[in-house]
Amino acid sequence: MRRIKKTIIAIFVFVLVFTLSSCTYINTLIDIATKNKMPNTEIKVNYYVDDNLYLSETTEKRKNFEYPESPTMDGYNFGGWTYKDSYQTLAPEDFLYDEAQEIDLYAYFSKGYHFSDNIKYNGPEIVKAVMPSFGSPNILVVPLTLGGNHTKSMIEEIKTAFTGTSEETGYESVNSFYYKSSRGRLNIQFDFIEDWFTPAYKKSYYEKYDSTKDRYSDYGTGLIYNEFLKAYDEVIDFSKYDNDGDGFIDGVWFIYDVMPDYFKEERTWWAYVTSTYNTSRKYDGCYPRNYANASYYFMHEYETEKKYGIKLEKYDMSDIKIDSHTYIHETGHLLGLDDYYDSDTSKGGTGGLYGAGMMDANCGDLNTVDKLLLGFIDPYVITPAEGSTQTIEIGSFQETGDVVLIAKKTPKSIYSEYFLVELYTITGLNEHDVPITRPMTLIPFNLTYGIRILHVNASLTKEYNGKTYSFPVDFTYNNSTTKALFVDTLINYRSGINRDMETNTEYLDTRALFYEVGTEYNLKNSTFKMTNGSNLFFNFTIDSISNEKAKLTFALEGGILWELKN
Ligand SMILES: [Ca+2]
Ligand SMILES: [Ca+2]
Ligand SMILES: [Ca+2]
Repeated sequence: MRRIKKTIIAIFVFVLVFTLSSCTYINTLIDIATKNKMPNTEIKVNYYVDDNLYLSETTEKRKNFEYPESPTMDGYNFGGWTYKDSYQTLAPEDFLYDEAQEIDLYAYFSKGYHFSDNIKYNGPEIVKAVMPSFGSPNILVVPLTLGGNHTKSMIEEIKTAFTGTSEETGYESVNSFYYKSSRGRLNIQFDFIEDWFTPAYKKSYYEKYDSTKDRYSDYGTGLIYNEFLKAYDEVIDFSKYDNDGDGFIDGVWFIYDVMPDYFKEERTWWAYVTSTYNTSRKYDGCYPRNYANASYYFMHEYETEKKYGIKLEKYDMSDIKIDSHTYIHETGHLLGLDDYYDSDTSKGGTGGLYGAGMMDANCGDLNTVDKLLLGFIDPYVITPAEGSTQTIEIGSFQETGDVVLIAKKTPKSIYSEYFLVELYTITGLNEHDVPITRPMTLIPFNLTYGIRILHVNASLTKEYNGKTYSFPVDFTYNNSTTKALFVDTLINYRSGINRDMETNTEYLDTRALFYEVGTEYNLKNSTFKMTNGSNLFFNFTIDSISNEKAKLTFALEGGILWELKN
């Protein structure tokens, strides 16, 4: 069954001016979502450098915490404080809310130099309206009634979907997913409107509006967003949600109380991120821009599947209590990521991620390219090496964030063409969804790891031409309508029929993974090509491989290989 598409992209800038009659919904206050219920006590923090005590400090929990001056080590860069044997840099929230009265932290040092020092992280101007991918940005969540059943307990479920623990959701919440996926770099703070917001008109008004509007207008949901802003302007300081201070509210989420339009061709009530271009009014000094909306019922798709006897998602839902996948995917758009599924099979090239990614079929973790774009992996360049033969060892991408980047020439920025090589494992955020499946018909069917290679072309269009559909960064290529793709997967032609998955209708299976030890994978003579049509410029051999690490030897004909370590 064809996957149901979940995103509508708005691409034309337009000024929509409209007025609404007086709104009288101002009667509720926002509850600031607090996860800390602990009494305000002190915690002793012991800092270790190279297993020697560096400093001990007692600090009041949750109070203006600051790390001590960073230690130094010759030939290494200080990468942050971590728990022992962990690479994950810790935010104070990781331990200041713990029950522990004392904690040991260890200095993490990395050899090499910072990725962004060498490959400039030049975010283009047009990404400015998205939410920041670092720190603790505030995002507002609005329960929206369209006349369906709407209760207080449903609002509690919405809170769990956005901020709950893995135990409460049976999977992840939006917060816990991004916290894990970013390796502690992004800790989204969701505030919730405590009552269901009632828009000015009936649901059918906005549907009719969508069916008759021209393509330059806001969506009906954009009208609702603007109604909400007017109604709540007196009680909410919306500048709190312009986390980066660029004059745009970074994102507001609407969760509505009716079923999404699963069975309609025209879908007003679906899950998507789009923009309002209403510049008639600022709210607390900020213009509204991107907003997300989705049905409450996306968190209960398992029931919908059973009720209608359909299959809605690839992953197993039977163990999920509150399913946040859809909200996680759409929040990826608020962060600026594009979709990777093919939303227009009549146009463009074939290939892609074949469902194997959160921004594709809502499945598994974000991909290597997503994490590069968002800075979720913050890699150091270890061995930039040109041409010839290079042997390197990488850890599992889920556990370490290690990636090998191979480019034809030294990339000036991440907005260029390159290959990302990872040791893919069904662990971490891939564990629940198993984005790369293991069909019994394939040998070895029990494969739990392999090398995945993505071919990325993240070039940017020089000037916005309205012809690309990537959102909201204007990449030259996308996975729907351009002949060359934004991101494609190199299929292991030795374990299957060469490029036999190039139809986009199949989900990715272990044919996408390279796992045979000792055989040279001849990519140079494969059917995979560079964007300009030329042959690939490297082959590789797996010297050893396990769930934890892999040793790879690359034979490069020109080109440059960067070993990126966190
Ligand atoms: Ca206000
Ligand atoms: Ca902003
Ligand atoms: Ca297409």
